[in-house]
Amino acid sequence: MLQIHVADHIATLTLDREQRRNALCEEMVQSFAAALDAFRTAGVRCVVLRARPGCKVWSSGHDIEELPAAGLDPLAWRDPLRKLVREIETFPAPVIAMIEGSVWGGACETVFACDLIVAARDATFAATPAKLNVPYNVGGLLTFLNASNLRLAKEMLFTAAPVTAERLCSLGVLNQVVDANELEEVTYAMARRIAGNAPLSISVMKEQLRILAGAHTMSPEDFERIQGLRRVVYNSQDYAEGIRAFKEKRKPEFKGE
Ligand code: YXS
Repeated sequence: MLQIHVADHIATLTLDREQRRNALCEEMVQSFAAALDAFRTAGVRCVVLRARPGCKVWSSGHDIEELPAAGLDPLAWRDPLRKLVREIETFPAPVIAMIEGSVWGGACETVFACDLIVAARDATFAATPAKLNVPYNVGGLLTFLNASNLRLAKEMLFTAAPVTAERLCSLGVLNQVVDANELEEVTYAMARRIAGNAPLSISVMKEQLRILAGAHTMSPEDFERIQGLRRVVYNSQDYAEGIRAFKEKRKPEFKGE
């Protein structure tokens, strides 16, 4: 499910689960975490996260087959998607997302959690909790908020519509948008430049920025309120309908209950 390549302190992780459109499942995330552990030991100084060249779908997001039935939090701490985002955020070197094709749901958050994003001009990004009636978790919403701004985060989350790489780059969400045939050259030039700089300084600045970006106060009462609201969603008929409709390859009929 993952191809791994390391050369000159630069590691490349290639999503390789085409038959499920690179859906992010437990097994893939376990391989991802094991690879990052090995990179940490090997002193890798930059990671490039990509899909196979020429892919139409970079990743279709969380593996919907692995979303829990109603009554359980679908994005709890131990969920593979939450683990994947934490692995990227805490890895002691920059992770560059190299994007072509379409990015969906939890994969969109995963990409936004990366340190840098270089995308092909025709790539698209869609945040999809509202398509499935999934109650996104607080940390995940903060990823969207930190990567963009409140207005754009609301547009992406409320419409669930794909947004073009060009538009996201013009809004500062992506670092670079290039022609597809320049994607590797531009991404690896950035990776080589990073790998040629001081790894200690970069890893400490990455951790400082992670701490600063997550430094939000929230009262225990507010946190409990949010968790209670999320429980209403994942206990709802609509939550079960969202997953059932995907499996039955039809449009869901949400009733707001
Ligand atoms: O019919 P088979 O058995 O061949 O399987 C199909 C799809 O069911 C499967 N597949 C997935 N399986 C599990 N989880 C997924 N996310 C997923 N996406 C696709 O892969 C096989 C080929 O898919 P197909 O025929 O639809 O491919 P396509 O090329 O026509 O269309 C590609 C997509 C990505 C446009 C389409 O597969 C799609 O719309 N996928 C779902 C995108 C999505 O809504 N992702 C959000 C997942 S939930 C999530 O990430 C968070 C929890 S949240 O929603 O909160 O953000």
